[in-house]
Amino acid sequence: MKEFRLYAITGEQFHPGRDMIEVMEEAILGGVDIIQLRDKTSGKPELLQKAKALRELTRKHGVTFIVNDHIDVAMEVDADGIHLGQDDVPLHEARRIVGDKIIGISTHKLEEALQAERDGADYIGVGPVFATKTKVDVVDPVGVSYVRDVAANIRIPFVAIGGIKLGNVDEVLAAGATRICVVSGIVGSSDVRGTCEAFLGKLNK
Ligand code: TZP
Ligand code: MG
Repeated sequence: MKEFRLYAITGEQFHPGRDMIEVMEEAILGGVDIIQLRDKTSGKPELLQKAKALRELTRKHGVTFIVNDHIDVAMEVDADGIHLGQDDVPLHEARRIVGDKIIGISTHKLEEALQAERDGADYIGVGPVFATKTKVDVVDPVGVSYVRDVAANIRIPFVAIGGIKLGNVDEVLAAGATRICVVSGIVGSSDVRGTCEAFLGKLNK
């Protein structure tokens, strides 16, 4: 997959009254490399509509587009990849369907990270590093120590995720992360573009 540093995930609950596509375009203008559509509430037709709009937007800007959970939607809109959790379709099954598209896997402990790497994941999510209100069924925060563990043991790209804000990202980078993934810290910001630029300033240091 293409090199990346800043990965933004949609979270429409964090910008009531604002159009999702508009918010994500601001994030793109702020420099994000990847956008993921994560939507646990919409039905298929609505989801597909959002995926199509994001595909169009990301293609226009040359940004990577990933769909969370829904392999069928990812295939239908020709997304660049999918993101799966520990309880979703097994990686080998997903690989059969998506071919050489990107597959990302959420991990919460080193065992899961090593397994995902062995199974051929293109990248892994590492978290939740800090407490987050974004994910309801989330496991307890794993802390920066898990980031350190992964940095020392995993060769595929990994993104730190979970409760990351401008005020605590330095700690995450100090633990060895070179890529971060953010929901509320970006889309819930009153200055989405400026926040992305500030995150990138720290990532590029
Ligand atoms: N996976 C682990 S934590 C998380 C996901 C999807 C949510 C991160 O959201 P936020 O708002 O950046 O804490
Ligand atoms: Mg999932």
